[in-house]
Amino acid sequence: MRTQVAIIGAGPAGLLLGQLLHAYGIENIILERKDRDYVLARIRAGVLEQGTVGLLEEVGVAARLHREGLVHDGIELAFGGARHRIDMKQATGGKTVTIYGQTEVTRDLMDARDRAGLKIVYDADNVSLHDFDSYKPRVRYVKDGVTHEIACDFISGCDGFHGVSRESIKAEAIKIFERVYPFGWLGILSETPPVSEELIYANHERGFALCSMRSHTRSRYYVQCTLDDHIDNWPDNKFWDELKRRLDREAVDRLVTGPSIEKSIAPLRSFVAEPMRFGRLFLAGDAAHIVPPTGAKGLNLATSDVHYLSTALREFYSETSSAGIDDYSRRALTRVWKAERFSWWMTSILHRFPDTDAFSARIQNAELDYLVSSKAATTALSENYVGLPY
Ligand code: RFL
Ligand code: PHB
Repeated sequence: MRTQVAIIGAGPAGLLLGQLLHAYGIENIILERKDRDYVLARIRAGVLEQGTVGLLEEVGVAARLHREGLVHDGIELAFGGARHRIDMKQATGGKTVTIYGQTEVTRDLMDARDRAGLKIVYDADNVSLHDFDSYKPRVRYVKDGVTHEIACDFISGCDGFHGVSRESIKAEAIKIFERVYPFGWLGILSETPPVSEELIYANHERGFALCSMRSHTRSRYYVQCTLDDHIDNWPDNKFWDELKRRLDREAVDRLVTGPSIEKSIAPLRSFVAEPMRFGRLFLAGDAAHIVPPTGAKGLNLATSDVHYLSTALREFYSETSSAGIDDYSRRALTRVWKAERFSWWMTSILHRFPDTDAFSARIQNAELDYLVSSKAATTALSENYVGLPY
């Protein structure tokens, strides 16, 4: 088999890259380790930046998003027993975010790929990358016990944090920057109306809490938990009780509880691998970087990487210029580090750390108070949250 770009991973990064390349007339094949239903069952991100929505529009997969997505003009910060609204639309001259689940984005992209008759190889085992330091890279995989090989011009590693692409690079060629946080997020999804119109990010002495949603009838809630915690320790009642303890009176009164339909624990991590290009292999999305979910940036960073990469490849094929691919890593990392900084900072002001003493708690409170009362601080938060320009 031969293609122009072999894409590893059918998460949002790989699927969106596939559609963008297709729109530019560049052939591609996607190899995915899991099956379609498994990929669609992973509950993850919910907040899309305007740039992400714009890219989905560009590839013609935004119709359902515009019908079902919820446009949010602001968020609420809860601390010191009260809630404070940040009007991001006002602070950014009209920018907003859209609440639309990553699972739905993934489904829309998969459906569009099927309609275009483009190939995704699901259940591709033992994917391996070869000769990406040459002009003739190859990718091998096993499907139903048979080994296949794809010859290509480029490989795009969109296979997430635990993928094979980054692992295929020689250790001396890659530099890792990392911070592991001493807590995780316990999240549940429930068929209940959201407690509030907008997202509530709460700093509480018992730990962080987040009230999010997927629709007017489906809510997503998170509470900070310890790293050694397990979902078996969290029957639904206990989760709701803990969430209530971390919210203000009015929110508690409005909160509608119900059985969870999904429950999971995610550790929090900041991680960047540099560079993001190795000869004819490009890394994009979680394969290259991880942010703690507090800033809602992971999926959005995956899409900005893919934007830079697809325009670089388009330039390569249509103008036979390698300027774009040569600059891919630098361009992508410039934006990645700003999102890393924002996500780290949001995490640091909203969570209880094991060493959060009375002094640090007062400092967090002062910072949050400043954030909601200073126009400059509100603007800085807002322009990062809605997404920095590409
Ligand atoms: P993904 O989604 O992990 O997809 C990678 C795909 O590659 C496949 N794969 C392989 N395929 C072939 N061979 C191999 N050897 C392979 N190894 C792996 C995997 O099966 C998978 O299908 O990476 P991608 O595409 O880079 O997308 C990144 C996003 O998924 C991620 O950044 C976000 O989910 C992060 N995130 C959030 N991001 C936001 O922008 N806004 C949010 O509100 C938000 N909330 C979150 C989040 C992540 C969370 N968790 C659980 C990590 C909330 C949570 C709780
Ligand atoms: C979510 O809805 O899953 C979500 C929203 C905002 C975040 C993280 C996750 O910052």
